[in-house]
Amino acid sequence: MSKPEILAVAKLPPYLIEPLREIFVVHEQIHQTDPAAFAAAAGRIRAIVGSGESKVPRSLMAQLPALEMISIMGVGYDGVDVTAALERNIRVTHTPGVLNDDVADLAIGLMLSVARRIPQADQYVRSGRWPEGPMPLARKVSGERLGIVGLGRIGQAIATRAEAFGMSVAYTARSRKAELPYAYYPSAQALAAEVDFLVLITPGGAGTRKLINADVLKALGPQGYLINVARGSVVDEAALVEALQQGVIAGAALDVFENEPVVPSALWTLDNVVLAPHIGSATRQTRGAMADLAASNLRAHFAGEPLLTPVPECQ
Ligand code: 8YV
Repeated sequence: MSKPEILAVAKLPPYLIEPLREIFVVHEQIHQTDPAAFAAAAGRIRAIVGSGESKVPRSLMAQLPALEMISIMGVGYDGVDVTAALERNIRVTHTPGVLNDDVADLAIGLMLSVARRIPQADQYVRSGRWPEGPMPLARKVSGERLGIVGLGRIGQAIATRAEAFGMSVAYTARSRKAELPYAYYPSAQALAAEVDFLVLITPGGAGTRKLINADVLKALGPQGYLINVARGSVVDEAALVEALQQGVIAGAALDVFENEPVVPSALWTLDNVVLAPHIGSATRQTRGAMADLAASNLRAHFAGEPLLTPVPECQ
């Protein structure tokens, strides 16, 4: 029996693609690179596999009449038009849970980096400036006030870490989580006014687009720091650059950006910013677990077995 044919819509790691090739015909990004091959194969493509940043719009699905399933190697799937998928009963899966620790670890690491100026300290030594005298004093983190925007699995992992640093934890989310011991605020702006560090870990997409705007940044204030490990779309990036340049907030640590991998050059030159290239889940162990889970969802679908991790809209 011929292998089912699937379309990879992103450049995916070999530890995902190679195992898939054992049971599927994998067309790698031909929708972008080889229109003729895509036209020839489109009628046979039964599944899509992509990353958390992959775009799977209605228009692409419409070109794939045999599409049954979309498997995302990522917890975020905001680039997938889930409404369009549901209209055709196309199943969508993602890889939640396996990356909670890595993303939470990075959020804490970025918070420490920007507050204690660790990248600047490294450069201070490497550039031979230490003999000039000590670096300027930085900002304490332990015992300070942390606000979390989005208290899902990763948000709760961040909260647990922060408690170990003696921080108070407050949050805003779509709804109050009465079972958790943290102070709830009905909006990001209300939360920002009450905390020293504001960490973003809410899903991307239309519902959170530019949620962090100039008003929220003003509420966070000149002693406040913004840390984003969610999606670049959650922040009004132009307003953030302005706020950092004008001292509206003290600083920011950013792992995600509106138009990755393009990062506004204005951010490159700011001394009160720590920048990272979307590495939230980027460890060998975690990316391996994500790849295994994405592949397992595909195998389950084609074996007629229950999907392991369907997105909430498909449960
Ligand atoms: C990776 C992510 O960027 O899981 C997500 O939503 O943003 C990251 O883990 C990517 O998805 C890995 O494929």
